[in-house]
Amino acid sequence: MAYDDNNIFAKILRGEIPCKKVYEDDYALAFHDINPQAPVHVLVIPKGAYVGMADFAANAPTALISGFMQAVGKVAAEVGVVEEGYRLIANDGPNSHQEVPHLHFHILGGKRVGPLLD
Ligand code: D5M
Repeated sequence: MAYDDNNIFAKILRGEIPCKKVYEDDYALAFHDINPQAPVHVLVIPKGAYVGMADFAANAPTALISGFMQAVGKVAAEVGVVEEGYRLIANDGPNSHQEVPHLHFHILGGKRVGPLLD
């Protein structure tokens, strides 16, 4: 799928629409999900135009890939979910019900979540 520059996370990255920011560095931005599914529900997105993980792995510079992954871990620690545990998921493509076509990881914590699939 081609990257759509007008997706909502692209607009957030450009500062065109606001977000409740949790963390930002050169590689990633993290913000609270607008429709939280758990007491902690934060999204982490890479600073680049990548739809999903295959696109990211194939086309992103190594520094961005490693920086993004480090940011995900930092955010989990900052929002205080590491000790009790959390779920880290990325919906990727139509079968997963990905709604926003910009790669994002969900950090879900603050409660014991159910089984992974449905
Ligand atoms: O999930 C996309 C997620 O993005 C979904 O949980 C809602 C969230 N979302 C959508 N718009 C916004 C804004 N403007 N701010 C914060 N969160 C938002 P997925 O199904 O994985 O694509």
